[in-house]
Amino acid sequence: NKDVEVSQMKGKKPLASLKKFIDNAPPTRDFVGALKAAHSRTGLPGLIAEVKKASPSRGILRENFDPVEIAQAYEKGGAACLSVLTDEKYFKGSFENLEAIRNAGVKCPLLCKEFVIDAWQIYYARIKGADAILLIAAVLPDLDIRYMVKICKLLGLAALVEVHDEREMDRVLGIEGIELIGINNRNLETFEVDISNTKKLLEGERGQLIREKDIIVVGESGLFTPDHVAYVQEAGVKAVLVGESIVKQSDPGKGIAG
Ligand code: IGP
Repeated sequence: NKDVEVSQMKGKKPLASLKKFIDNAPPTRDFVGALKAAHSRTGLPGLIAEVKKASPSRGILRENFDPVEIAQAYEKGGAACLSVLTDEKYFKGSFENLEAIRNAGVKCPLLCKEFVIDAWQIYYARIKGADAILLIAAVLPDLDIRYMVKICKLLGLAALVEVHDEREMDRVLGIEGIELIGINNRNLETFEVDISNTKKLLEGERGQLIREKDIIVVGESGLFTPDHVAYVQEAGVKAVLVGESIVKQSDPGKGIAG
């Protein structure tokens, strides 16, 4: 992970001046609250719909990619929250996309999907209109996760902490103050997808602890059909993160209903 470049930081404002911007920034929206509300309203997992142009495993997912148009279609289609890829190198995303979606009057809370390795990126995302941030356990030591979760709280951001295996889940369950855990069904090294991963990580004592702590679990990646969603719901998730299957639809909003 050390070779992940924090490209946005190059030649950009120092942390102290970012903090000044944040003092004047509009308040964030309640990401976790929106997921909970959608879940209790529909009885289905709350949907985080992902604005994703490309991925390293699948290449370009959508030609004529217009992030604002897609975000608006998702919102109209009933998404509870949106996820916006800001990583440029692997996903052809940008912070400009995040900002444009926020400025276009989209009301859904927004997750900034970035490989966060430095606190600077969290402040930057807050300024660009994020309501939530992804923190990936596979690339962050526990100490960094603890510290970054605290920064998120101070900035009014939700932290979605992503795990892929039992070891990462156990690490994250040992950290205080975590409200949202994402279980990625895609192995970020091999790109292999297996939705039974969500079930595996929620079985037994881990599932028990998650219920006791009232943590919302998000099932991530590889969800293409209503059956897939029903399967991860059965496993215990209250939210899902879906990208490829809906971003590829000619009308991404209608894709949600299907
Ligand atoms: C969406 P999919 O298979 O529906 O397009 O997956 C989302 O889970 C995936 O984009 C993702 C991701 C990540 C991307 C999950 N965790 C971490 C980049 C970094």
